[in-house]
Amino acid sequence: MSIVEVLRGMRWRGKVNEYIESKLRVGELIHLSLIDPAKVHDLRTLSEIGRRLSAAGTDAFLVGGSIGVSESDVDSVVTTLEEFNKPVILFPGNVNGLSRMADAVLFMSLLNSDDPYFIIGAQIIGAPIIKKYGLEPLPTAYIVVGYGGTAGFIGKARPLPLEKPEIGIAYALAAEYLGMKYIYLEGGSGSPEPITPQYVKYVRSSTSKSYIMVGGGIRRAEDVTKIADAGAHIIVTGNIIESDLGRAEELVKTVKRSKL
Ligand code: 1GP
Repeated sequence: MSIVEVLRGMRWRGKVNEYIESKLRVGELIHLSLIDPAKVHDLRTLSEIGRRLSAAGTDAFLVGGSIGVSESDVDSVVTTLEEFNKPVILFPGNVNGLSRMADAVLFMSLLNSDDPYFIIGAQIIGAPIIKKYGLEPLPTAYIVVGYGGTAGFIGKARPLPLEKPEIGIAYALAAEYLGMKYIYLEGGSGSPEPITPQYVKYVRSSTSKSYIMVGGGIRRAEDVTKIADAGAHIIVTGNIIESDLGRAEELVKTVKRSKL
């Protein structure tokens, strides 16, 4: 056991997937709070944010971003969030988004990228690092839909058109048949509107084994309710945490009041 693991007490490592699935099994929707290390300027403020989101009931923290992220920034953010006793899961835009301090990592392939680097290139560079750090990999299909945002631009995605859900279904089925446990429908951080509930519903109803994650542009409680009713298993909110923390807490509570 490394000194880092001893210090962290190895509370969550290897148990994050089971933690999520155990909640889903009893009909709980999962809420993930996304923190972008590039936007964190003050760790004391981050600690207060973490405390409030944790008290509101968020299930885990996602840490990552597409641009301006350094491994040492990720380390500081992860270490600050550890005190809330919730899993800290990396959401890497590239290999620089990995940190030995985290519990798990969304091991993602950006399936609708035009660049093989984002489908399997970064993954083969990152996989040995994940093994060395002892992070728990959560196999995730990352599918950029609609607006796409910075993740779509940097990842050279061809965002799927919202008016053609059959394409999203085809991607989601391919992901499920490839054994990917999580399917992240990404509308793009800061998207003017979230992915439509209808789109989520089509994808959810055509898959049976994978868990559907939805994020991007979720700012209103009614968005959460509609996306939850459409069948999402996991809801991610990010930007709202910086722009209106009170609203972010409300969204967490709305997710946690919803039933699968
Ligand atoms: C971005 O889906 C996440 O990757 C969250 O999006 O920042 O718009 O909440 P927002």
